[in-house]
Amino acid sequence: MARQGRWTRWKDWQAGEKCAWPITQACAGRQTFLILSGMKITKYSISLLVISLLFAACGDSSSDPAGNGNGSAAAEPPAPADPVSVVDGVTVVEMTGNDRMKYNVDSFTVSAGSPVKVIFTNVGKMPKAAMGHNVVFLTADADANAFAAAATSAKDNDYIPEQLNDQILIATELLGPGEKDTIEFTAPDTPGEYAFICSFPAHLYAGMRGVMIVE
Ligand SMILES: [Cu+2]
Repeated sequence: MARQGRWTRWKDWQAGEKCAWPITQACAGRQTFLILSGMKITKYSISLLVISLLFAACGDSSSDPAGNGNGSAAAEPPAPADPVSVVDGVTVVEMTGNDRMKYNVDSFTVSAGSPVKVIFTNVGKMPKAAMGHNVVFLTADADANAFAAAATSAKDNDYIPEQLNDQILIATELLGPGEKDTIEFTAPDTPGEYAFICSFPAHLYAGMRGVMIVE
């Protein structure tokens, strides 16, 4: 309430309560007080703003490890803090794809010939026909751009071009909103970089691509 009162007086003064000439000591003092009060309020507000921004920034970076809480206001649940883990010798990758055409994982590393499990979830809300997602792991010598270009004419086969089947290591199903698919496979014996892409039209160009590094 005190702030409200000061603020009101400050606004009153700004609105025209100015000292008549000659300026009396009391009037000048009151004006100085009002000006300083106003500055204090401004400084106080800026401090509050800065503090809340800091808290907001911290809040973003400290998402809960389980990745399934406090998402009520957000359009999508937060991605798991660490999507890659090794469980009983199996590299488990918890991948997501969203309505902004982004995976949560750019790359991950596995040992040659080791077991890999990819759990892929479409965390978006848009219909599958407009925003479906998959994860297609390609062979080391495959041309990801050429594969994606061919995929655009394979709508009837969920955007998997059958004539390029020999360039696919393994692929998930094409998923609609909220759907999940798990694939398990053995990493190639040959070390190298193996691209993975979403073959839905234009999604690779929007950034839905990454690399599985086999070493
Ligand atoms: Cu996609």
